[in-house]
Amino acid sequence: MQITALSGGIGGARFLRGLQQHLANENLDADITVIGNTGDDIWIHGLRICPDLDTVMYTLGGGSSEERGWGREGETFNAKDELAAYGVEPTWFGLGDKDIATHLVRSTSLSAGYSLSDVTTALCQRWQPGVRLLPMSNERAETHVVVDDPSGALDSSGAPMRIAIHFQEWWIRYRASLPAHEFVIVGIDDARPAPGVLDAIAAADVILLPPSNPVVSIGTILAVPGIRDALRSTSAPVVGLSPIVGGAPVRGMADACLTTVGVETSALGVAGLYGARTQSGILDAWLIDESDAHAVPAIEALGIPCSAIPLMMSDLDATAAMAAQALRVAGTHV
Ligand code: FO1
Repeated sequence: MQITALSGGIGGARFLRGLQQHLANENLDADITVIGNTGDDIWIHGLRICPDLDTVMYTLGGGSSEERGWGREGETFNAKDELAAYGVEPTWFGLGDKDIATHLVRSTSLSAGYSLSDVTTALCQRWQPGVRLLPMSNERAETHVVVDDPSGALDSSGAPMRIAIHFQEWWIRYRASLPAHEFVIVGIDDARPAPGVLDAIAAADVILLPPSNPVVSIGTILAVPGIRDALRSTSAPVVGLSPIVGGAPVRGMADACLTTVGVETSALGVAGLYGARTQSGILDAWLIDESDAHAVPAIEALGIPCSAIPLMMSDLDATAAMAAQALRVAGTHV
C-alpha cells in the first residue's frame, strides 16, 4: 500500500509516528511518502534551515526533542550564545549546536549545486525516518507575514507602516502576537513540485492530511502550482484530520493564521478551507474530535463525509488509533 501524506512540523510529524506505529501493530506493508512544507525555510547566519523537513526527519528518526517538539534531544545552544555575544542578529532563533551540523551539511550541499531533494535524501540516510521525505519544492518559496511595523512607525498618511517579516520571526520572536494582515509566499509562482511529489500523489492508495497548520503548512504545500490539482485528480481518497479541537489549535498558533485568512478557528472552518473534492476542494473525508461531534452535520452539508473520533495525540497508542481510523475511513482495507 502506498500512503502519501502532506506534513508541516510538529503535529504532522507526531501523527506520522502514530501511523508508523499502527502499520507495525498490524504488521502491514506500506510505503509512506511525506511531502514536507518548505515555506518555513530560512537563511540564518549563512545556514539554510528547513524546520518542517527537519522536524519530520528528527521525529521519525528518533532524534527530536520530545519536550520542544522541534530540534534535537539533549541539545545545547553555545553557538547561539556566542553569536549573541558578538551582537549578531537574529538572536531570537533557537539555533542548536547539534542542529547546526544538519544545516552545515545542507548548506554546503546546496552551495555545491545539489537540490534540496538530494540533500534531504542524503540527510535521511543517517536518520532512517522510515518514510520517503520530499520537499514540496526545490525552488525557494518562503512564507512572509505582513504586519504593522512593531516599531510603531507610521506611513505618510499617518497609518501604521506595514512591513513583511519572515514567518519564523513572526512565529518565534513575536509568537504570532502581531496581527498578520496577509501571508505572502515569496517565490511560490515560480515554484514547481519537487521530483517525485506529483507521482507520489498519483500513485497513492490513500492520501492523508495530518493535523498540521492548515494555512502556513498544508496551505503552503497546496499553493505550489500543480499540487492542489494533482490532489483533486488522483484516484486515491484524501482524508484529513482536524488540527482544531474544541475551537482551538491543539498546539501552535493556527488560530492566528486562520483569522488572517478569514476562516473560523473550528473543525468546520478548516473543513471548509480545504473543501470537498466534489465541490472543487480536496477532501473526501474529514476526521474531527469527539468533542466537536455537533459539527458533523454542518461539515457533511459541505459535501464532506465526517467522523468524530478521539483526536488528541496524547501518546503513541492514541495517535496510532487515529491513523487506523483515517485508513479505515479511506476505505483502504488494510
Ligand atoms: N520554534 C520556536 O518556537 N522557537 C525556536 O527558537 C525554534 C527554533 C527552531 C530551530 C530549528 C528548527 O528546525 C525549528 C525551530 N523551531 C523553533 C520550530 C519552528 O519554528 C516551527 O516548528 C515551524 O517553523 C512551524 O511549524
